[in-house]
Amino acid sequence: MTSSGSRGLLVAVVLLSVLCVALIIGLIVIGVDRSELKDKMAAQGLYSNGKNDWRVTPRTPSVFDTFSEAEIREIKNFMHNQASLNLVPISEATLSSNYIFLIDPLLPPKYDVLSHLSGDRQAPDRRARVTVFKGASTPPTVEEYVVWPIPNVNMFALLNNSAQTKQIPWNSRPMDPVEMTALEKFVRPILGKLRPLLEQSYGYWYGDDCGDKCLRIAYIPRGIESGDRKAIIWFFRNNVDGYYVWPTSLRLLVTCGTNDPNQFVLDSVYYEGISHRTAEEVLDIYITTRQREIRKYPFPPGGATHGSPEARDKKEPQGSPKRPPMQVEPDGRRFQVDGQHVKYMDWEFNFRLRTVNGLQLMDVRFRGERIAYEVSMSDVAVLYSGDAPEGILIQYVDAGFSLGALHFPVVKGYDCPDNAVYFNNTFFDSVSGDAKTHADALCLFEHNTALPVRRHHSMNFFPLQPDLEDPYYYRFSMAGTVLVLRGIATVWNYDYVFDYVFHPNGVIETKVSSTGYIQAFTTRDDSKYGFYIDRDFGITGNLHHHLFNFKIDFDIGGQRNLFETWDLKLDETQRNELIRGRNVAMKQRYMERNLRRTEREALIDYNFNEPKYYVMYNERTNNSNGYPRGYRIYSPNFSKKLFPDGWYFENGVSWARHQLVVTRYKDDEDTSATLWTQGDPYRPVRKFSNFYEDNQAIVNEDLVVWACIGLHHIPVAEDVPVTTTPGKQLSVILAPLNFFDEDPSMTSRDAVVHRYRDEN
Ligand SMILES: [Cu+2]
Repeated sequence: MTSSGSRGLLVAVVLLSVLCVALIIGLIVIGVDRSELKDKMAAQGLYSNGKNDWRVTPRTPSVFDTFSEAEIREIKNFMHNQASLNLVPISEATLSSNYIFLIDPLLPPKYDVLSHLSGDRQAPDRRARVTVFKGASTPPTVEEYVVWPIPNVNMFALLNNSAQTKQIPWNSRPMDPVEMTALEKFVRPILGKLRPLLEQSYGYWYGDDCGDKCLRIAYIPRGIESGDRKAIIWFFRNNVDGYYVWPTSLRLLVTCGTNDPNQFVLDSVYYEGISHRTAEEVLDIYITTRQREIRKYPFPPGGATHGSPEARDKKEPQGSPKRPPMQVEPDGRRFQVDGQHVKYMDWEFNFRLRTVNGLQLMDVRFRGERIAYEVSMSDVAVLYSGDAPEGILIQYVDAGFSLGALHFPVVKGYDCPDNAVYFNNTFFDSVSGDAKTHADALCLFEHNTALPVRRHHSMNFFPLQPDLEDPYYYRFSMAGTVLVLRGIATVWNYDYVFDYVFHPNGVIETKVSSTGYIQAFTTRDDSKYGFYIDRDFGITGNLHHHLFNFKIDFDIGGQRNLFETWDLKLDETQRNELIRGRNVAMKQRYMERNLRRTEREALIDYNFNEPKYYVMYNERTNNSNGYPRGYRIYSPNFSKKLFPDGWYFENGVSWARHQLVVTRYKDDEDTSATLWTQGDPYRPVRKFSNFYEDNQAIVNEDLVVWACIGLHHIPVAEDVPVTTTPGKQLSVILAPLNFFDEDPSMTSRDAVVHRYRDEN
């Protein structure tokens, strides 16, 4: 066949293909549903439909694996069989019982795991931490046990963690259904007394006959000072979408720091911005003597309110009736999953969802070489302001709510793209006291970022000859694809989307985006703490500060690493070579390497006026240019905490004092967060600043970076009904720095080079 003949055939084939594609697109536009569409695309080879070529079976068991439901039940039964613990199921427990609050996977010591991974020893036992509330003790206590091996558990011992106070105070424990039941019983008669006022003021009350006009109860778990336990019980309008943004102006402050609910004390009744001693006092003022007039609120309108999620104004919807673009994996998935182990391009890692702290990556490798032993979420805080007591006192430290357990099923095809694969979240549920699984709580997907990883079009800056003849005249590009592991934690009103993103050039991003309902408050007047989201109801969204702490346990070329900053400075030199015969004073930036020798020297307070690189490296291993191989850590989202260090509850978020902290690795300092900080942030059981206050040497040691990022949030009208993610994505970026000899994505098959001469 002549060359023109083959070209003709090619044209015909291309035309036919275009026709086929047009036909498919035609079908799409006609409006087949999503699954039909996927089937059709799979038939055309445009979509990998449910083929399990990406999942390896049988999977190898891993030391990093979290627990199955059967394993959780085995641990629970084993503990219940220990007569000395005197445990009862949480469903039968009262405040003066001993019961299991939590069973959480506990990693073996790092160096045992490392020698196992290098083939020098068998896998260390998988272990659990079992948290027991001992209300039957005098005084009541909280104890943590380590339980092993799993499966076939037969050992347990008290867990002593050198990073924590010896005793975990009973009053620092998270609120649980046992205490909530006792509190509900305590506040019920008080609310019964207040009924005439509540009914007249809000049209809602609390009691057996409240029907669809019941107040909904919520709580803030916080003492006023270390050691005490006071709950702010507050009340929301019910039977309305997004009740979080429908608070009433009533709160009860209850002292509940005892294992005997008969000893609970009502401290105050806060109504309409004024604090009263008792329900009787409020009734006397507003009903009996009518010293003050009752503020009568309207009833929330029926149908869509400002909290409801349904589309507004259906007559004029935004956008087009056509569906949004979809991602296609024309040849199937390009990653493999073996249990909780993922392989993607040059990347490899284990993932696990811990009940308290959320998502964690272990043993993160590129081309088989470990870069980090761990990259993980550590804690989340939200610090509020306000006129009312809860505004002043709400300083959430979210690990206390068990962030991992709050990873619920995601909305497939929306929270995660169509091509995602899903993983369950199996955990010990502190509400039921049993193993529980949230199906499809994590998703993993490859994603076309639509941004080339690299590209160039070569150009002649001094064009004297025709470019097209030049063999070195070309353009090239590489399609940007990443692998994303995503988990979404819903902490009451707020939702945090956590992403771990793996790029082909050796970059890892840890990202968090916030969405969900804002926390709403009430106020009587315009406030400097927030704007009204509903003036008629006196409801405001108050300013607050989101803070996130990430842990990066780098192991670059092994465990002996160094941390330095590359400080950008300005020099001034006299140059006489620029203009002959004239001395010119020239200013230039230069870099000054600044090795940080101790933990305190490595406390980084971000300063706009002192730009620098933050660098972790290994001085014993060089790249081909003779520079030590390292990784850079940076973030565009460092955020200034305004509370002074050591002030009141600030001690509970001492990880937010510095934007980067580098500490020497310790098994006991596994995370900056505990279950206990939320309950007593004033004198926390584990105080993060102690991690570095011993000021250990950090030169050629096993080092961990703690990165704190955040976002000041002043809610406005567009935060209703919920806060939206665009513009609220925060990230910490880990980027290779002389780690390779060149951009490692140069081996990628996703790249293309066009040389003009070859094309002509
Ligand atoms: Cu916010």
